[in-house]
Amino acid sequence: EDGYDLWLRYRPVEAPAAGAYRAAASELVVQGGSPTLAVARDELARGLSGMLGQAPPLAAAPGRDGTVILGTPAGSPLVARLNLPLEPLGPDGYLIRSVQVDGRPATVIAGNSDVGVLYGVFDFLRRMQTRQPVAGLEVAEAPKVKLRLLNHWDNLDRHVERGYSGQSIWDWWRLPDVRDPRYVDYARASASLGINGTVLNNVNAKADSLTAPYIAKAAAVADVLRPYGIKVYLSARFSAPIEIGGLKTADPLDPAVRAWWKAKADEIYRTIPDFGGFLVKANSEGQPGPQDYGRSHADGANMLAEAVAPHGGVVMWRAFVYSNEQPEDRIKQAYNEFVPLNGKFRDNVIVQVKNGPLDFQPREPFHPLFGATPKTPLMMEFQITKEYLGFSTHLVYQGPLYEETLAADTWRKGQGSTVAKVVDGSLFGHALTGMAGVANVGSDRNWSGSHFDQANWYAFGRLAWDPELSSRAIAQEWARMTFSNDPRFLEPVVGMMIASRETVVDYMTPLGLHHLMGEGHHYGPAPWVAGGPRADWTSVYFHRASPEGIGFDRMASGSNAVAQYAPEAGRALAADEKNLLWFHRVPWDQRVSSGRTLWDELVVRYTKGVEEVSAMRRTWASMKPYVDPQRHAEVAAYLAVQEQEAQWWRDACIAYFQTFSKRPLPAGYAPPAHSLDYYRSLEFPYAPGRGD
Ligand code: BDP
Repeated sequence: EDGYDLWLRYRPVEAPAAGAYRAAASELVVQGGSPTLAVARDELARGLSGMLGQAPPLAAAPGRDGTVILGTPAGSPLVARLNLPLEPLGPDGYLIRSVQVDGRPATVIAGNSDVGVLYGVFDFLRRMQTRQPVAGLEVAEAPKVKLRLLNHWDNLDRHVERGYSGQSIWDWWRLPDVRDPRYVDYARASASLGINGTVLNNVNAKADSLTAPYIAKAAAVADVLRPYGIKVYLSARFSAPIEIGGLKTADPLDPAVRAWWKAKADEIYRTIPDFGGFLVKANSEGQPGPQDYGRSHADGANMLAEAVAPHGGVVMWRAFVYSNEQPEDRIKQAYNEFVPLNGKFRDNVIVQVKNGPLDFQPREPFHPLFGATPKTPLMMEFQITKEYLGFSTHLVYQGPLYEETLAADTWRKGQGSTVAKVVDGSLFGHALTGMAGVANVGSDRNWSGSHFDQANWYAFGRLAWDPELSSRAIAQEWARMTFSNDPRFLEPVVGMMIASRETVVDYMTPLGLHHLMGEGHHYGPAPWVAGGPRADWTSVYFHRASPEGIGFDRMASGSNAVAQYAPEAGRALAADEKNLLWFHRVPWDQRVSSGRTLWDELVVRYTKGVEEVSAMRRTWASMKPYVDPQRHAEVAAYLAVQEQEAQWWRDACIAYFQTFSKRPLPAGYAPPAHSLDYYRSLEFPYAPGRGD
């Protein structure tokens, strides 16, 4: 048990459940042939043989009670004959129904497309994996979001930007001739969640990935992923026409540039006929973009969109931008640049927006762009890899973070205008919808760097399918499939997963603090970071601690970033103590809801965060009877690291902020273990995941 099998372990089911499942899956009938149906059939056979001891035989027609029938009405006369209400479920939806066929009980797993059938198979297996009944089924599922994508920040040399799970799984050097079997397992795992696309290369892109050799490599990956319903996409470097095209400019209004991109798109589609399209990071953190030529983001996006449109491709244009002129509040920039472009994008463009307006912090209010561009569809970008959440050694389940953002109310069309409804297109009636997760997948044997980080991949995929699912229900499902169905395991472990998000907020950035991490590598605490090329890359810019108080005034008296939200939403966010220092500058002695002063409350929260990690360690230690020794030991070793690092965060932050507050720690709270100078002197030149 090294974690390679992820949530697709298919370990034997115990009696009596196994008997009922065997009776419900006594043989398989698969009419119609396609690579996708073949993988659906194989997955079902694999899952059933793992869980039930042997794979049921394949039959041409139902011949006994308990047949499982797979197919589409178009490919299977048997499925067509059942007249199932598949129509409203769209191309990716599926039905699982307990039916009678010629007087015998059977289960049909049907979709309008073969990929729908594959998704249905994974759902059916999941029911067994989580010990749900498979009799009397009446399941109808359709994804609420169209583009359900992983974004790999993977470089061509296999270094993964902000990756903490080894090298890139894409072995560019050996591709296209060598196709690592891992690509298949990656596809199985992703398809089991409904993920239907993957951007193979880093948003900080090299133009090389658009050259013929690299297109051929991407095509080889596309061939492997295709049966699983997963399309490949590429991050496009905006200046590629200059770098690999020999042009003098990349101006999006220049006819030669437009022609170059059209020809490039045609070339890609000749090699990868179902290529998904481009993801673009432009005019952000030094990346080239249309503003280099005095053009807008819409000009840039529309040029690329025009090139891929004849082939059915899309352009995902990122709103993670900040300009070279440093404004008074960096978090306002994306909104200021993109709201005026509302409605100015071609209809195959979708703007990709990070969950919060800064950068994947442990807690941020939702991004104010959500709901603010009724005429331009926005897709969600979550970060699955834990750049700001303790890398892969900290156990932090991000389901609650994702859920908090999706459930947030933008109020843009009155109460209930949630971010989820913006993302699924229902609020403004958009057909092009999407959710992207910055992948945490790497070459580590366990894929994600830690066993529990697999849950973040899982939760992202499930929420991309349905942004209104509960993160607790998702954690339950995942824990059952990945570890154990024993309630003595599930209750404490799911509880620990759910609590872990608030725990990391407490020991890193309580009460709305943000951007306190180490410079460059983003490892560990460094609230003292100051100076350097940009004020808005420092910690002091964001926390603004002084002898008077701490926090960033984003109310009308300050940067007024709060005005970027609908008034009701802004009021709710600013009144929530969880966001206190995000929106307000607060004197050290001001009382908070607990009745304590702000300073005391900060110390209490930091300490609580550490104590909670200690409690997680104890919980996990007591789970030994339910977990195989290898995974138990590996998780335990990481929790020990997390406990030390939580303590480090607490102590370093308290030592630093105390130089401003000049107040004692509340009674009974231990002083930092070391001096502030000690914490400041720590350096990590080899921390993983750095950018270029
Ligand atoms: C930041 C990362 C940086 C990414 C950037 C982005 O530190 O490595 O390139 O986001 O999203 O969080 O483009």
